[in-house]
Amino acid sequence: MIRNLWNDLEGTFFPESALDFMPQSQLRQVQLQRLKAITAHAYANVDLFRKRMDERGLKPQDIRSLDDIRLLPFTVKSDLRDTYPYGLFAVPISEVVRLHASSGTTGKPIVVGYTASDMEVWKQVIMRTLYSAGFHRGDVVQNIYGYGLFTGGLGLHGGLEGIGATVIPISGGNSERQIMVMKDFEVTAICSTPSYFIHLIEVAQKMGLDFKRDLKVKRGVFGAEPWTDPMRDYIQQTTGVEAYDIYGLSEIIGPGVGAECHCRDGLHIFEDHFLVEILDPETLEPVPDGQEGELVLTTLSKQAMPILRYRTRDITSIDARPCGCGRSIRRIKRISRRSDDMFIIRGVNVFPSQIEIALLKTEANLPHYQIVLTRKSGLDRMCVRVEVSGELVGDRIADIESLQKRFARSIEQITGLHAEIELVQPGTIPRSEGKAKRLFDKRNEEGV
Ligand code: DLL
Repeated sequence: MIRNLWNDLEGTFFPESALDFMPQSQLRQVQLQRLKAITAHAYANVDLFRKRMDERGLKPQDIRSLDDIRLLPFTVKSDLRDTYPYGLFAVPISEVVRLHASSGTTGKPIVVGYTASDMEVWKQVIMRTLYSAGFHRGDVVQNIYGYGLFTGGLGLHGGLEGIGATVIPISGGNSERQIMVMKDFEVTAICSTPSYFIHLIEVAQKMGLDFKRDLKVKRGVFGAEPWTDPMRDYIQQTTGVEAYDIYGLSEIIGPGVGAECHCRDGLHIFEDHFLVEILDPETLEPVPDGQEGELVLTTLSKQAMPILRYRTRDITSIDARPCGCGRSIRRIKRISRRSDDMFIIRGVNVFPSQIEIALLKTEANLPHYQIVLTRKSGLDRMCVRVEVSGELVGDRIADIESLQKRFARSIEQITGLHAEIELVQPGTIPRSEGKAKRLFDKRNEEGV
């Protein structure tokens, strides 16, 4: 048993990881104590939570057991948009030491904040993530996640420094330079979105480098977007890099909500900080362990922005069976899909509604459009097929090109992403009687 408290891969004792092995009964006590405290904090300091609890005739002291979580109201993405920017903050801005932002369903981002103690928790959960993936002091880590408003870069960064690794805060892009740095700085570990890393494998090949022969990268944590076991096999077989899944979302903390251990059979959730429910997305009733449903998370320790019962829209199931690593915190299955229409391209979350807004900003008529996602050499591409109005067809090429540019610019302004624009004849895009099908995700059709 005590062996479990030692990191399996390095044989070094990591005190932070001890929490992963806490006896379940003790863990549930910690969760209950924290659930009561966070409910009281949210009720006292956030108008939206107080209003919703009052509407249900609910007071914080009504939360007496973990099952009482079911009495609490849900929180959804639009709540963050509707209270933009700081309406869900439970502390004065003077207590907030960090802000991040993520895509909302419309042009405005959603804003999340952290107190100094939230930053400490974030660092701790990332350290636990990294230890469980076998990272350690002495590793030279290339952190390819975007630095800036996205939680990926700086979120991972804090934990990497926490474990004493040498961090290269390179951020994304400039692929040849990424490979040069990987080689010259003798990088041993990577943090990246899986799709971009797959692209880098190809770039290295084009540069005449063989990962196994010429580079020293041994392991990586990959996440921020869904990826599959075949993608993992491809990464591991072509590069020799052990690939671990990391999950998280800005609304809850950023990366570090859950992570794989060396068994790589689901992601352990850091349950002392995040309370997990899996609910039927239609009935919102709990589903039995092992059955798929929507992941709903409650932050148990977040001070700046406590979130009650956040509907993540991510579909997964809980795995309560003991894990071979000995960790007592439960696992969820890897996330392969969502219950809404959000898609993630190059680590950036996009809603079809954002594309629609971008198109409408350029042309006043309601656009008929489709978004087609493909993957070439590991790199995701977005093509937006837009139906143009009758007068434009047959117009001079120059006008068409300028319209394409305007559409592309508008999409880039809203999503930060480049899209190829294909203008099609009026009536080409099928009209649907029910919900229009906007998104055609063909990224996994190439195999990887
Ligand atoms: O993507 C945080 C993150 C950064 C996670 C770096 C991992 C590594 P958001 O931009 O708010 O935050 O996007 C959150 O991304 O609800 C999922 O739909 C998706 N997602 C994140 N990690 C995974 C994963 C970051 N490992 C949304 N597998 C989430 C599948 C993932 N989907």
